[in-house]
Parts: sequence; structure tokens; C-alpha cells
Amino acid sequence: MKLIMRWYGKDDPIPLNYIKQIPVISGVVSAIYDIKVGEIWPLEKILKLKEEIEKSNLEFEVIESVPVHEDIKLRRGNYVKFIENYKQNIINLAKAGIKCICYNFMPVFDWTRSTLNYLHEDGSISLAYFKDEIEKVDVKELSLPGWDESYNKEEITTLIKTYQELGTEGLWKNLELFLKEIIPVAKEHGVKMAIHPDDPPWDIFGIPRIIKNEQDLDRFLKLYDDIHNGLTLCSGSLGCSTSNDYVRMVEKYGEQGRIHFAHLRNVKILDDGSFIESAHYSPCGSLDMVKILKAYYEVGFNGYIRPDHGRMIWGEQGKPGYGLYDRALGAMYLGGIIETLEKIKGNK
Ligand SMILES: [Mn+2]
Repeated sequence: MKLIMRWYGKDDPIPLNYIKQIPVISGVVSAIYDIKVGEIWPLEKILKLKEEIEKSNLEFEVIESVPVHEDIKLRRGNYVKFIENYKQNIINLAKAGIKCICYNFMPVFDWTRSTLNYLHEDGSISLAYFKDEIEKVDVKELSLPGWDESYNKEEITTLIKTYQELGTEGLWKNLELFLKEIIPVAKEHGVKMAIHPDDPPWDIFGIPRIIKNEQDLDRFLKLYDDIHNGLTLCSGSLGCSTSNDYVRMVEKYGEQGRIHFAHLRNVKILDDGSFIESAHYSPCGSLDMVKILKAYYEVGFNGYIRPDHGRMIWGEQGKPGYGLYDRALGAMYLGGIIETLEKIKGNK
């Protein structure tokens, strides 16, 4: 298991040497942020990023994310070109030593929350999802915190309608056709693809969402039954639904060698199914981090783990979910559990 942190490149307010000061962290997961979705990431740009990261004595083996263009998900417009570009990106990233690529197949929005500024009793701030607030939202007047503002209202309404018409089965089909093109390339170049589940793991606004639970993950893995077609098992996404047993998923898919990347975050699930992102420490949320890491440890997981969203604490301001302090606390907590597991088992 390698503990890494997400780093948003040169525009990230957190410098790499601060990340390096977190003792358990061995590397960062990053991406190229100034190339339009669907286009090729030039090898020189990737190598420059790698050089910068390695200068701080951090490893760079994981990408999050190479985004999938909406044309690929809808199989329309320039999808053929965008799939070819995607393959070239896998090849370029492999040349730079990248071993794992996280991506998602969520239509329109990567994630949904009703607030980015939920105030906890202790004064810390985090993201939260209140079901009643989301249900009140008028689809035609869509604007929610953190959502991509690059679409205007008309474009977004059309896009949502197009997905509603495509439907769940249509989206599954398009995902399968995408995998059949990209996984052979990933395999040839030794890159493990790791799909991120839908966040939160349920349908929103009638848009199809297909990576939500164990049944979906089973179906996904069978679409292309190869180790290079794997998972980013995100506890903060899958774990928002009480019907998902995250520990069981770690045991099951870990045993199959299909988990390549783990996102670990705790969430406090409320009675109505709403949730508040909490500190990583188990008593603060609904997930048991010790049980989760024990499952990873016992299944012999040798992929990457990162602390997921953190709260904003100690007056820090910055990108919601991606401040330094609380993610660093989370990383040390996760690292402490891993060290304990290893020493108790007498392996170290
Ligand atoms: Mn995640």
C-alpha cells in the first residue's frame, strides 16, 4: 500500500514540499489541468509535471483524472477522435511511468453536494449533501455548489435531456464500447485503469448513473474481464449509501485483484439519507476506518490509497475538500492504522 495525496499542479495553493512534510506520504496523484477535455496531453507536459514532483522527492505514478469527453459517454459527435486521443493519453502517461489512471463515467457532473460550507459544532467546515435541498432544485435553473459553470443553462438542460433519452442501458453500452477500445491499450502499456464510482451513489435529476453499488461493480468488471480494467474504490462515494457494504467490497474486489486505487474518507449518514463529510477518525462518521484498512491489509492490497476530502480546519481557506491540514491529519491517521496492522501481524 502506498499513501499518496492529491495535488492540483502549479495552481494548487499547497506546495509540494508541504506535502512531503507529511511523513507517511510517498507520492502525489495529479493531472494536466490546462488541456481541454478530450484533447491529447503532450508528453513534454507530462514529463515536466513528473520532474517537478520528483524534485520534491515524491513519486508520481497515479493520474486523477483523465476526463472522458461527453461525446464518448453519449457516443455522438467527435467520439471516435476523442477515444483515439484517450488511447494516446494512456500511451503518453505510460511513457512517463504512470501505473494507474483514475477516471469516471458520470454524465455531466463529477459530484453533487448541496453545500460546500457546512459548519460543524467545532467550527470546522466541510461539504454536505442534504436530500431535501437537492430535491427542491429546479432542473431548468440548475446551479449547485461546485458544479461546472462552463455550460450555460440552455446547454446543461439539453445535455441532461440527451442523457435521460440515452437511459441507463444506453450508458452501459457506451461504457462497454469505450472499455473495449481502451483496455487493450492500457494492458499493452502496463497501466491499470481505475473507474471512480458515482458520487453520491444514486440517481440525480433522472440522469443515468451506473457505478453505484456492488451489482453495478460486478457488471462493470465483467464488461472487460481483465486486471487492467479495475476500480477506484471510494469510501466517501460508495459509503454514502447504507445499502453499500464498503468492507465487503474491499474483501471481494481486493481478492480479485481489481482494486487499484482507494479513496478513504468518512461520512456521517443522517436518518433521511443525507450525509455530511466528516473527519477521517472513525467515531466522527458512519464508516469504520480500522475495519476498512484491516480488509485492505488482509486482502494483500498493494495499490494506492489517498485521504479523500478533508474539512477546513484551523482557519485554512482553499479548494473545498482539498485543504492541507485535515487531509494531513487523515493521512497520518490512516498511516497509523496501517503501521499497527503490520506490526501486530509481525510482518515488520
Ligand atoms: Mn473519491
